[in-house]
Amino acid sequence: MIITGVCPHDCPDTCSWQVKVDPIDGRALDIWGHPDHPVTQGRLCGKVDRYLERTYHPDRLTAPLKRVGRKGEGRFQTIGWDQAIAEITDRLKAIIAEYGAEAVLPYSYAGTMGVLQGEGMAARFFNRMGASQLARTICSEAGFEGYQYTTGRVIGMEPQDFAHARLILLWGTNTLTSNMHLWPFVQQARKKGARVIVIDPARTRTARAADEWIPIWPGTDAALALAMMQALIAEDRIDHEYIAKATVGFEKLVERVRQFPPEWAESITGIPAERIRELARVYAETQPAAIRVNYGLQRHAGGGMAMRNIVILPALVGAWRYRGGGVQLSSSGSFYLDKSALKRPDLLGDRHPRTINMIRLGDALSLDPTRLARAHYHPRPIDPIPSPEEAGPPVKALIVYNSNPAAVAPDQAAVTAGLLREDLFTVVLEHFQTDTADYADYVLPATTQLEHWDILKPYGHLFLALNRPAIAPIGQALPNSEIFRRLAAGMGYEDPCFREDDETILRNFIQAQTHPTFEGVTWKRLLAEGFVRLNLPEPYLPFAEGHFPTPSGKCELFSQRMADDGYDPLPAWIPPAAFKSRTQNPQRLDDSRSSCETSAFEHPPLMLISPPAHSFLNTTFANMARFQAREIEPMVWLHPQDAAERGVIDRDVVCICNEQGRVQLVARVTEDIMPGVALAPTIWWRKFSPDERNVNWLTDQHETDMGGTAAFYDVRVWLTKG
Ligand SMILES: Nc1nc2c(c(=O)[nH]1)N[C@H]1C(S)=C(S)[C@@H](COP(=O)(O)OP(=O)(O)OC[C@H]3O[C@@H](n4cnc5c(=O)[nH]c(N)nc54)[C@H](O)[C@@H]3O)O[C@H]1N2
Ligand SMILES: Nc1nc2c(c(=O)[nH]1)N[C@H]1C(S)=C(S)[C@@H](COP(=O)(O)OP(=O)(O)OC[C@H]3O[C@@H](n4cnc5c(=O)[nH]c(N)nc54)[C@H](O)[C@@H]3O)O[C@H]1N2
Ligand code: SF4
Ligand SMILES: [Mo]
Repeated sequence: MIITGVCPHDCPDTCSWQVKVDPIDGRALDIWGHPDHPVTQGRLCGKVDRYLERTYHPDRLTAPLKRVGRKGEGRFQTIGWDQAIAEITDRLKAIIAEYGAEAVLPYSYAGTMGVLQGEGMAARFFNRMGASQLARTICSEAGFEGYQYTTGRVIGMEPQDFAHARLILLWGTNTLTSNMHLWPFVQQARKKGARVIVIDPARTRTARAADEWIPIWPGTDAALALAMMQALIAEDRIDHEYIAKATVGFEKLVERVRQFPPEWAESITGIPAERIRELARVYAETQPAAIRVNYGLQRHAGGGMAMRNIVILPALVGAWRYRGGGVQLSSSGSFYLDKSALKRPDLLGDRHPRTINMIRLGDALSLDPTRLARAHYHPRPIDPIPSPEEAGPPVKALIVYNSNPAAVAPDQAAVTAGLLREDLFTVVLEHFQTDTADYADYVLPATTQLEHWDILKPYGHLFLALNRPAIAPIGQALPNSEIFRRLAAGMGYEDPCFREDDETILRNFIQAQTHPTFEGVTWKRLLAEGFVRLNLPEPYLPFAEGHFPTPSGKCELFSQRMADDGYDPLPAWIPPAAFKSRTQNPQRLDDSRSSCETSAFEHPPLMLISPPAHSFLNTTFANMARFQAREIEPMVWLHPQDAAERGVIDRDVVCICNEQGRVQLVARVTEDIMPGVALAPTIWWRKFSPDERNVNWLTDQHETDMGGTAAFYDVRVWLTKG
């Protein structure tokens, strides 16, 4: 028996898969990439190839658990579902009676990207309750905003069209690790003579496989793009006709970029001015030119602006005109999804609960109203931070699903202090006993993608996909949808939407889509075919003739909306936060976080970036011995020069520290990283790390310029032999 499904993970490829199931005992025997899917092309990545191993893993949670030890100790006893639901909902009712529903905070991200097991039933539940809302900003909002201000929506090239490019810039992305199904199209283009250039502080496996690697200082891509604009305009290598037809604000842009020649950018980016000029020249002359830009470069203070500046480049050279030209960040904007019937915001009635920014979980869990107020979502400069009096009730209950905040959220010390609060009631829905589950009062076992229904909206291509369950749930695990259904019943919520079954929810969701791009995308076809492309022309050249979905209908080089929202309306340079203080030693370090040895300050600080390890998917898979072995150990890449200065040799234990605290890692001395930069592949589980901390002990809660995203790669650290 072969069942078609789709990978649930937070990855642009959203691969469709097939699972072979034993018809007698119902056990899944094998899994592989769907051979007919134009992007999956029959292949899964090395992680999900082992999805059966993860699903049947002996450490899977198979029954509800109730805490018996101290908070965070990780000691639990097994209880039945009915008891768990009754006790949890009793506690929630008491909290709501005393503090109001805003004292309950949901915390979720992209453990599954499914519309149903993600926010489907959960959103209904929290809307009905009137709980605090969560701004899901941890990954991509900055880049999204910068892109949207410029082009209207996050719409770009279809990955298959990279095969038609003659030049490919892989900009702030590690394709072979985080988006491997783009690579075959890159290779097709190369066979026809295309040149591939990687712009990254690290010589990643993608950079090694490319034609050229341009090392760049973290957080300085905005400056590189500005200098490229200046060079393109100064050397008149621009597409005047496209600019006249499809953009607004060109004259103002010309004026603006005059101050940003390549010579200016050289000292900021670390890229020689002549190299920047040559890059601009090649970019203009080699059409179609494709840019794959990804989220790595927007995890910095000026990440939104950096994305905006880059997205202007194809409009200047007219790359959007051609098949194989333009930019791809995400395909999300191509999906005009109506989720109101799914998430039921109407259940809020006239209540307007506060919205908490997920990256400030540390502040949100604080009992200090000043910090709680800071955790309110304020994505734009014009959004005020409330006063402490307006902060609202303390968070008294935290319900975590599809996320592992104890390991993935910035400012780990603050998050940990919050999770350790005796008066905080924490419920975690999980597959495994994660770092976060260790702090729970109740842990509820959830099903994996092999065990439940869902629909996946990809962010790297245009094929909507259906997931059918292939096997029965392991142990007593339940889908998130069913857990929230039971919690709703326990709370006494009577709306009929809390009784809909999963298939009905999904069918109704598809039927509720009215946008023309969903014409022909039917429930029936999804059931029969497994994945269906949006009703968009092939080839899909969204901006060949302009028609940008902005207020002006043009690509907005000048953006009035940005001005209105409190931003510079023109492309600008916002330095990384870590730059400003690069030469300063911290005035005061908090001893309670057992911070740096003073000897650390004898050498200049390093910029710390912590992109995904190849064999993990965020923290998912990072508890499996097979993948831990492939990543060897929690490590940090150091340039030989930086290592020698600090007397560090390969495999030495090192201590990395800053105002946030300190973390122990093992040095990997390599020329694959720029001097001055340290790279720690992650996200390791804390309990598998030497001092039970991972690099997020060193990241902080500061927001990026746009969208309130975490500036995970904008970190300054000192490093000593440990
Ligand atoms: N195997 C694997 N795949 C994944 C993930 C995973 O954990 N593992 N995570 C998934 C998720 S959630 C996401 S959001 C995506 C992330 O995937 P990407 O968007 O590709 O982002 P990152 O891996 O964060 O960073 C990509 C590259 O950017 C570089 N970089 C860091 N800072 C800068 C900078 O300032 N400028 C430039 N030019 N480059 C910089 C890093 O060195 C890294 O090589 O991948 C998804 N896919
Ligand atoms: N230092 C540093 N920190 C980072 C990043 C970085 O590059 N560096 N990357 C950031 C980015 S881009 C992201 S997107 C975030 C990722 O943050 P998260 O989305 O929290 O990512 P995961 O670690 O994959 O955690 C997902 C959890 O959901 C669980 N899960 C999966 N499916 C289900 C399900 O159906 N039901 C339930 N109940 N649980 C399920 C998994 O077992 C897993 O423990 O991390 C961010 N943190
Ligand atoms: S993680 Fe990404 S590459 Fe791997 S199977 Fe899932 S969608 Fe495909
Ligand atoms: Mo992400």
